[in-house]
Amino acid sequence: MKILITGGAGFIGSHVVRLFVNHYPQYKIVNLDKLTYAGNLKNLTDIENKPNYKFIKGDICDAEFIQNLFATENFQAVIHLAAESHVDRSISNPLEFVITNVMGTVNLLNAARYQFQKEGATFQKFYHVSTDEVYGSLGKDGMFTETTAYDPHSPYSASKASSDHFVRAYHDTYKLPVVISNCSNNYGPYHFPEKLIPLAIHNIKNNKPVPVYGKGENIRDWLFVIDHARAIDTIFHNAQIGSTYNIGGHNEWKNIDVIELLCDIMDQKLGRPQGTSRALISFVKDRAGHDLRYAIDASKLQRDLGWMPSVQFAEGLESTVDWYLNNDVWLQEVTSGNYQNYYEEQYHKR
Ligand code: NAD
Ligand code: TDX
Repeated sequence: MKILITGGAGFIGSHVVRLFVNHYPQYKIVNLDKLTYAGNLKNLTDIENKPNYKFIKGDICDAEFIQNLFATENFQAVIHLAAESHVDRSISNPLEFVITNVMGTVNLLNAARYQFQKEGATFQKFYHVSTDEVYGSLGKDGMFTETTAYDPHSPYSASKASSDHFVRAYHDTYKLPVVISNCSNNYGPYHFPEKLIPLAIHNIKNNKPVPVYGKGENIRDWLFVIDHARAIDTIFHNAQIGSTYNIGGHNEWKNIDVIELLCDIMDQKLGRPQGTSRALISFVKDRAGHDLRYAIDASKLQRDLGWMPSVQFAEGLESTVDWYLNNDVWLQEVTSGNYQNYYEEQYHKR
């Protein structure tokens, strides 16, 4: 099977690419990524020379390019992760999110549909990776299930909700074989340091203020990224066509509690007196339209397909801190912008 993975140079995509390349030597994995600021080929140096892996730089919004790519590569499946993913950026530039997340997804759906409908077609699956943010915000109680009504609040979540609707519409209208999953907040290695956990690690390490929006009372349900990649593997191989699965860690934390725990881990790792890093916490202006609470009910995934998270938060957070402290070069290259030269240096000349 030849599988197109989009957004494979990003945070979650790189873990999914690595898992598929390493676990399925019989598959051919094509990683298509535009290499926006969020795409980093240094996330994949350990597998870049594997015979079942190929990287292609390209834009999912470029309809002609995407049609040609499908025509030449004859993919049997797509795992679609490419997206603009940062809520704060969506507040300053919503249109970019519509273009990439909605139009880019529809472009891919069109190419997959053609591939699926052509004579002698072998196209099997379009797997769309989405987020719990499409369900909106919870109060103190309750959890998102697969049947919770969509109620997005940010331009990011509105664009992801729209893309989910298009994916379902292509299933209902053209019988395109689709699967969707909606996952909670991920954390772990290769997370771009604009997001809460890697930003805090970076700032604590450099004795800079750690910005906490509002009073830090918003709640997120954190899942270790490798558990998300495992869930995608399980769903890709076993889910019924047309189905949706929620993925989550049953691991709700107030932002301020995550940051305080992180400060304490960092003090210990850096040999600083306990309490030093907590002094860096700085409460700042709240995010506009800030969703209060997310919590995922992932029981359908456990019941139907036997998936469960395997990494406890304390363990995952500590190993994430260790990873960032041991991979200072990765972090420095990301913060300096040097990582963006890697494609020209390594790939363009090939
Ligand atoms: P990311 O921002 O780290 O990576 C996105 C990748 O997509 C980057 O490599 C980028 O270069 C690529 N990309 C962007 N626009 C593109 C385009 N036009 N053409 C081709 N490639 C393009 O994002 P992430 O955090 O890894 O998220 C991946 C997917 O998972 C997204 O669809 C996101 O909505 C979803 N998701 C993320 C989380 C999370 O906690 N990060 C949780 C649930 C779902
Ligand atoms: O500096 C910060 N201070 C702060 O308090 C940042 C960057 C964030 N926050 C808060 C906002 C959120 O309540 O921390 C929480 C987590 O923020 P992000 O890391 O930006 O993630 P979030 O907005 O929850 O969205 C993430 O999870 C769902 C991903 O970025 C999305 O792509 C995914 O769909």
